[in-house]
Amino acid sequence: MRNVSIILAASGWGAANFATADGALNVLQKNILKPIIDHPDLNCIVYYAAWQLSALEKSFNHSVKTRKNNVLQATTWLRNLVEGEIKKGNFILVIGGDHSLAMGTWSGVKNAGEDFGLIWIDAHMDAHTYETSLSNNPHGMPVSALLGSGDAAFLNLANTPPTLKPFSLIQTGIRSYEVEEQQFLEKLQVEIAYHHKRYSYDAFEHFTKSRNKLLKQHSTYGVSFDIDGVDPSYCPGTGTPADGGIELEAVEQSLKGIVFDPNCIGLEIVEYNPHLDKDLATFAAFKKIIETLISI
Ligand SMILES: [Mn+2]
Repeated sequence: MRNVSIILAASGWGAANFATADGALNVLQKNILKPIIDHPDLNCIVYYAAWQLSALEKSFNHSVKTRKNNVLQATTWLRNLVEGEIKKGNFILVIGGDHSLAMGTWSGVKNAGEDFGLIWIDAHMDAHTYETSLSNNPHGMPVSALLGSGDAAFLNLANTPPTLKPFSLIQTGIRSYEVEEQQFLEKLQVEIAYHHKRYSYDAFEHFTKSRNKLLKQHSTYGVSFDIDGVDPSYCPGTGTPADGGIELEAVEQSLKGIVFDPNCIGLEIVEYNPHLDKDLATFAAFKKIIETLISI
């Protein structure tokens, strides 16, 4: 029996499209998590919190400061919750919301005293800071914050930053980024697997290698899965899609049965925006991925 803490965090304050918050709400309302919750070998607890906006508020041009403060509210809540659940020995499944939530998830894991590596599935490097970002969207900043760079409030979500050492992070699916992000990560020698339209690799094989590599240096590993890492023809319902990307099947193979992997500490799935979906394709993909997490 494994204890699983399912955490639905409905915050889109870090994204350009605030309605990214509604991914968590959609997952809850459509009962997508039922196969996990009903699994006889799992003991689940579900948390839900929302920092949603009214339709009127969504049309506001919120200041950088307001958005940062709201991102900090959501990530602080998430960090505290994750720390407690990890200390209980639970597997954490975090569903967003936008990718700025990763600052809360993984600093919470670190604060719980866990020695872990992280596989980051994404089209983007998410390694901006307020100095380099043109959009000032915090969902483009979690990787730099987790590595101890950028805004003090973000990186200090960890009791003793940085949350991650460069060798503890492996990125996969990367194909849309700015040169400042690339320079920052390459200088730190973070492993990055580029997945351009004209260049692809076996993403499942790479995931397996990454997992094994991280487990040579750490006792556990986690996965941060931005659904835009997948080819947008499978998952169009996301705010910043990028052409090319990982085949849905490769992600399914990678995440198959991960809830039962004793070496895996947790998984987060972010950037699902049901309002941008086409013919419920992303909804169907999300549902399939959830079923995969517990299939042996
Ligand atoms: Mn991302």
